[in-house]
Amino acid sequence: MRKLVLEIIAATALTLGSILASTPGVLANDVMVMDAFARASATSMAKAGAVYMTLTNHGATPDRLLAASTPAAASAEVHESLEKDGVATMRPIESLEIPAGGSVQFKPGGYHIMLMGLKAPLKKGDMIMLQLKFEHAGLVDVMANVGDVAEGHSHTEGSSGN
Ligand SMILES: [Cu+2]
Repeated sequence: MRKLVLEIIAATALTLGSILASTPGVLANDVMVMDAFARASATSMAKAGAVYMTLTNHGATPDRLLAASTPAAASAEVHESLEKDGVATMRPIESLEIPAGGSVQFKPGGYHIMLMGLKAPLKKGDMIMLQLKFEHAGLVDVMANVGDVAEGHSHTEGSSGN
C-alpha cells in the first residue's frame, strides 16, 4: 500500500514537473477572471444575453481582451454600453486593454460580453462556459453563473425581442 502511494506521488511530481517545465517565461494566468455572471433571459424567446465579470491583470505588462466565444450562443462579442442623450446604446469593442496591475469591471450599463443567437434561454441557476482570448494570456476559460433577470433598461438595446 505504502509503495503504491509513493508511486502515485512520484507520478504526480513528474507530471507537475513537466507542466512547469513547459511554462513559458510569461505566465498564462496573469489575467484573472472573477465573479462572472449572466442575466437570466426574460422570455423563452430571448436570443441575446450578457455576461459580466471582473478582469484583473496581475502581470507587469498590459494585456488585451481580443475575443470571446461560448457554446451557449452562436456568437459572443465584447460590448460597451453608453448612455447618449438619455438613450442607452451599445457598441462592439475591437479590443479592451487590461492595464498592468489593474482591473476592468464588466457590469450592467458598462462593458459586457454580448451573447447573440442564444441556443437556449438562460435560466437562473445555470452555468455557462465562456472562453476569452487575450493577446498575451491566450485562451482563458470562464464559468458564469446565471443570476436574476435584468431589471429595466440595463440591457435592452439591440434585443427588442426581449
Ligand atoms: Cu451588448
